[in-house]
Amino acid sequence: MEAESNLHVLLQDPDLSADLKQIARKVLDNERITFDEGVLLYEKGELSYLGVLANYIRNKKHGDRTYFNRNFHIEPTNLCVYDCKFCSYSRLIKQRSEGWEYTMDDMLDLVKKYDGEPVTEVHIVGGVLPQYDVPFYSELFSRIKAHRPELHVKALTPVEYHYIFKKAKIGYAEGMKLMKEAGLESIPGGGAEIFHEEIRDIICKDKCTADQWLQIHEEWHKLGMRSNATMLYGHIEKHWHRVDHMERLRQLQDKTGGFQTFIPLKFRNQDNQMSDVPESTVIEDLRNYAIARIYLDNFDHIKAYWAMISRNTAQLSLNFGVDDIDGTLDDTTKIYSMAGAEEQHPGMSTKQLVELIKQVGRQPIERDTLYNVVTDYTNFEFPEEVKPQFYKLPVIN
Ligand code: V47
Ligand code: SF4
Repeated sequence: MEAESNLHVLLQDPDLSADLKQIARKVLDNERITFDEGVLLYEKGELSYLGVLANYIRNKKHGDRTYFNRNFHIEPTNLCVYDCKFCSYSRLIKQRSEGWEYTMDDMLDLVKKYDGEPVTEVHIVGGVLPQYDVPFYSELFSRIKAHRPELHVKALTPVEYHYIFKKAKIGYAEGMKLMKEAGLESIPGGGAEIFHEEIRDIICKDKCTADQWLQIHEEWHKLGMRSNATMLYGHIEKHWHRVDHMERLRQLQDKTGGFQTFIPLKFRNQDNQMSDVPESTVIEDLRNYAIARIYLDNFDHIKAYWAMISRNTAQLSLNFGVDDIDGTLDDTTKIYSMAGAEEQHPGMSTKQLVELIKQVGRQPIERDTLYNVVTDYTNFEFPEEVKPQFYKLPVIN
C-alpha cells in the first residue's frame, strides 16, 4: 500500500513536469508507455521518481516476494571463435594456453559433484568452439537428464545455437526441436547484448544478429518452452538504443509470451577490448532497472544478477523494480569475475541469500527455473549452527 500512496503523492507534486506526470498516470492506470516516453525516462527521470513508479509495479505484481534459486553453472570453455569487444573470454585476449576446454566427461563429473545437493538448475553457457556441436550438446543434455532427471537444464544462447545449427545445416525450428528432445528445458538470456545494428556492428559484429537471436527464441517459444532475455548496457550505446532493445523484446513477448525474466547486465570493463570505456554508476544501474520494469509491462520478472553487480546493489535494486536475484552459484561462473566484478568467487548459501533479502524487508522465495515455489522462507528459521563445544580441562602441572 505504501508503494501506491507514494505514487499518488508523486502525482500531486506541483513541481513534477507534465510529461513525467503523464507517464506516472499511465503506470497507475496500467497503460503501456511509448518508445518516446521510454527515452524521456532515461533523459529526465530522477532516481526517486523512477523508484516510485517501478516499485509500484513490482509490488503490484509480486508484493514483497523476492525470488532466488539454487543453481550452478558449467562454462564448457573460456575460448571462443568470436571476438566480442566487451568479453573477457575473447580469443584475442586469452591465449589458448590460458584457456580450458571441458570434455563431455568433465562436464558430467561437474554435474555429479552436486549429487545429493538440493540444487534445481544447471546453467550451461560459455565460449563457442567447433568441437561443441549438435551431436555433442544433444548427448550432453540427454546424459545429464539420464543421470538426474529432476535437474533443470538451462543451456546455451542463440549465439551457440545459430553456430551449431549452421554447421549441422539445419534450420532453427528443427534444431530447437532436437535440443528439446535431447533434454534442454530452457534458454538463458545471454547473447542479446544491444540489438541495434549501429552498436552490434561495433561490439560483436561476427556473431548472430538481433533478428537471428529473436527468431531462435521465437522458435523455442513455439515449442511451448520458456526463456530469458538480457541487455548488456552502460558502454557505448545511447539511451534510445536501450529502449529500442526493450521494444524488440516487448514485441516478441506480445507475440509468444515465452519470456520469463529480463536481466539487465552491467558492462564490466576489466581485461577486455573495451577497458577504456568507463562503467556505469550505481545510480544509473538502479535507474536502468526501474525503467526496464516500467517499459517491459509484459515481462513477469526483472532480475538483478548479484554476481555481476554486488550484494549491496542487489539489495537496493529490490526497491527499483527487481524481484529476482538469481542463485547460489557456488563459485561456478567466471564470466564476471574475469571482467572485473567485485565478487571474485561468487557463491552464497541459501541462508545468506535469505538473509540478504530479509535484511531489506522483503520475502525470500526459493523458486525453480520456471518460478514454481520451492520454499517460502518468509517465516523460516534456520536451525542454530552447531558450534564446537569446549570443556575446561583440569590444569595438570
Ligand atoms: O551474453 C560478457 C555478458 C552474458 C561481459 O538467463 C558481460 O538467467 C558484462 O546471459 N560485462 C552471458 N557482461 C550471461 C547471461 C546470464 C547471466 C545470468 C543469468 C542469466 C539467465 C543469463 O554475459 C553475455 C554477455 O552479455 N557479458 N562479458 C562484461 N564484460
Ligand atoms: Fe564468445 Fe560469448 Fe565472449 Fe562473444 S560474449 S566472445 S560469443 S564467449
